[in-house]
Amino acid sequence: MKLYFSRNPNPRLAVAAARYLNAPVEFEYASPRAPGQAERYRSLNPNLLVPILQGPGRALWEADAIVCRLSRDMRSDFWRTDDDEPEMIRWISWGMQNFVKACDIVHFERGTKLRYGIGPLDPQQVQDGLRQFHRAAEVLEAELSSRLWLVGDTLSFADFRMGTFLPFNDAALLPIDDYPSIRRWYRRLEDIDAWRDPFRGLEAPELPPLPA
Ligand SMILES: N[C@@H](CCC(=O)N[C@@H](CS)C(=O)NCC(=O)O)C(=O)O
Repeated sequence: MKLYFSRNPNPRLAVAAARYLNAPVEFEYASPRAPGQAERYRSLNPNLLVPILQGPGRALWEADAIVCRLSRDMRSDFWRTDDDEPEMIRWISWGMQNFVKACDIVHFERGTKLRYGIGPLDPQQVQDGLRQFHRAAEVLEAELSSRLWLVGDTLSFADFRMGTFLPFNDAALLPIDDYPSIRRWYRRLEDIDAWRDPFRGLEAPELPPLPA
């Protein structure tokens, strides 16, 4: 199986999960939206985005689906399949609509737009993203104040998914330090080699730098 990736947040998440699971995938850098590349990738993912998992059968896109596949293949409970599964889905779903979404809005303005020259930062969007961030962070902070991980007593994909944008906080500058339990939880994630350094040994161009 081959996992097409770039160094951006969702493919980073998929690579980190594949490495955490020790999944036997080959990693290949891809940039489906780069000039001349679309035709090669359209049949694999009509959205022309990464990550994409190419294996036997139909190619799979969407990081969550890819991690579900790999976790099942590896017979891991990283993607819960027991009575904790609804709890895990709750945090993935809530995260995507709240905490992760807020991080994405701010990171898009302060990171992606400036890196790729998509346009100037929109202060209104940053303000709105930060407002959503604080609202979501309060919920997450309360949850993590009494537990180490989001589901049960051990790491699950919900923790990785919730953290999708936090490795990019040098660009997004989200005020994580205002939330001590979130900060402690994120430090625990950073203690995991696969999360901290997913691209070790892989060939992939660095992201374009942020303008000084
Ligand atoms: N919902 C999709 C989002 C995929 C996505 O937005 N990928 C972005 C990176 S975060 C992408 O492919 N950007 C072009 C690139 O990295 O070359 C998922 O979770 O996999």
